[in-house]
Amino acid sequence: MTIEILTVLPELLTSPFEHSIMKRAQERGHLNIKLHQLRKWAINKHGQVDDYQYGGGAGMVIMCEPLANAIDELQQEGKFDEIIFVTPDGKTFDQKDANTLSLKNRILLICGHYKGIDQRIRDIYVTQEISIGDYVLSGGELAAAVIVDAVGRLIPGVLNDETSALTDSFQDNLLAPPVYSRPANFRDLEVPPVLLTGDPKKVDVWRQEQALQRTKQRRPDILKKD
Ligand code: 6GU
Repeated sequence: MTIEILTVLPELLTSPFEHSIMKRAQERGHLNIKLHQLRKWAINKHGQVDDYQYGGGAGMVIMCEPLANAIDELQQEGKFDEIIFVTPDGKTFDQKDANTLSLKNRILLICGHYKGIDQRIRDIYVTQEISIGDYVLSGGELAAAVIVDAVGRLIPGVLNDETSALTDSFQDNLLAPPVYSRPANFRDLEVPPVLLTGDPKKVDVWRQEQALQRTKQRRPDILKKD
């Protein structure tokens, strides 16, 4: 899968993908991340890509031309399966969206800044608008990093048994159960005895119960989903 990202701050998006699972996904050829500096398509030699908004008001808007020219040029290599604008007024991203996107071949993420991007780019090009939660970030880059990570790890072949997505929180609309490692007693807190029985069926039942209990307590809203 190829994920391309259009941004005025590509520097913000290097380190997040240079470690751990994202690094391995790229090394193994499952994931190809391409960062594009939007200023490459600036309207003048000053690198301008934004302007004041019609109607007045504080905050700059990313203009149509740089975005349209960038997208058109990038699509000469072939069409994107999805063109996604990351924005706090988009649909709240969840694990199901991550699963769906992980099956695409080539997607583009557009990072907004300031007051966002000209609405006409959203009307003409954008196929999905995604927010990562109900809070405001300074720009779309960190949100794009979150989306790439959540999607990238689900690409078939990226995770192995050890990092399996099957036991992740949210994968089956349940939060993950508690986990324990050595020592068996830490400051008088014992590891739940069932985990020491060596009986995988009992362990499974216990984990299922714990996951359900945790979800009821913390996130009753996700129990009712799909
Ligand atoms: Cl996608 N962008 C920005 N700037 N803030 C956000 C967001 C995106 N999602 C949540 N907050």
